[in-house]
Amino acid sequence: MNLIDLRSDTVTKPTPEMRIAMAQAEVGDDVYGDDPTVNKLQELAAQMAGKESALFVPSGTMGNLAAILAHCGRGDEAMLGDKAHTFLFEAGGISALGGIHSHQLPNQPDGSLLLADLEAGLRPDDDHFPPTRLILLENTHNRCGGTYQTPAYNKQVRDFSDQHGIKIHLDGARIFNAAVAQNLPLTALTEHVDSVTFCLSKGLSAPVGSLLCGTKDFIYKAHRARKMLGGGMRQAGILAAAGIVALTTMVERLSEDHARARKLADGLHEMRDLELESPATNMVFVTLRDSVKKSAIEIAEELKARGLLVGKVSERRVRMVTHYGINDGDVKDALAAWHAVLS
Ligand code: TLP
Repeated sequence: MNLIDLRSDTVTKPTPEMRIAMAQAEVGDDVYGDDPTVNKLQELAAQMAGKESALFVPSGTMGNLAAILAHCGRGDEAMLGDKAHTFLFEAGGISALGGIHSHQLPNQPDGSLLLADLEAGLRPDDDHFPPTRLILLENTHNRCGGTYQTPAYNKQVRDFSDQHGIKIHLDGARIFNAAVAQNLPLTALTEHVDSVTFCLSKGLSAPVGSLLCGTKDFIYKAHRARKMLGGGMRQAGILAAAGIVALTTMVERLSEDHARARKLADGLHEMRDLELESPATNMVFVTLRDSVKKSAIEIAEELKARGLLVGKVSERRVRMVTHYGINDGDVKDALAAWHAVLS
């Protein structure tokens, strides 16, 4: 059976053009800074993000961790959302490996943090408290439904952080989805943050890798953190070559994923057993209403038997993510599978 895999956009496979670029990539030892393809990817990423410098890392998780280690020392505090990927799904790395205290603030339904909460979250300059060093934002926001934040919001947080001498790191794993959804250049969403991580191996379909971008001094520190974390790769140009194809050919097409997510949501919306969250980008979240007597796990198993893979978020909530591997026919078939399972 041909499975329709909506568990995540991380399941995307490299495009034929990526495979050719990988086979032909010029490589060198990147720990010596000798890999020309990695260097080219880093220059391209820095230029696209409007930052001085960039660093190729194996994953979004390592990008965020290296960034936070570069911004904060042991005992410092980072303010972040209680639904932030870094807080929920990165194995507590910032505290386990960095000794960094996380201060969770409530994420609003659109993924933002209220300025009033940031203000109240600031620690006084007093021996009893860890110093507040960093604000962590996420755009698009995964657990808040793939929602996006605007440049105006970023600017407000920037003004606040400047008043208090705090840095901002953006987990922009899917920042290109946020940019395409708002019809903005990437720089409009990165200009107000000190550093940003974005992923090549989600909607952009590269097999591996993320980029961390910021000032030269910041990337110098993050480079050391990457080595400490075991992320210094050798002939990584093979991977970077796919990343260059991702950044140069796969960004604009994300709008197709957004359109398919809307189509999927529209179809699911007609099913009375489901409560829909209107998709802002490529994620569709549904909650099973009380009329559904089965759990999300059972529903997911039944959908799987009909060829559809979905992500189980909780007892009653399911996530579906559209991506390069999903076409209009798949959306239709996915709706038919839901229909059959709920009827
Ligand atoms: N997210 C994955 C899972 O870990 C949940 C997914 O399927 O969505 N930031 C954000 C906002 C993410 O969504 C992810 C991955 C990461 C960071 C981590 O990226 P990787 O998987 O490359 O470490």
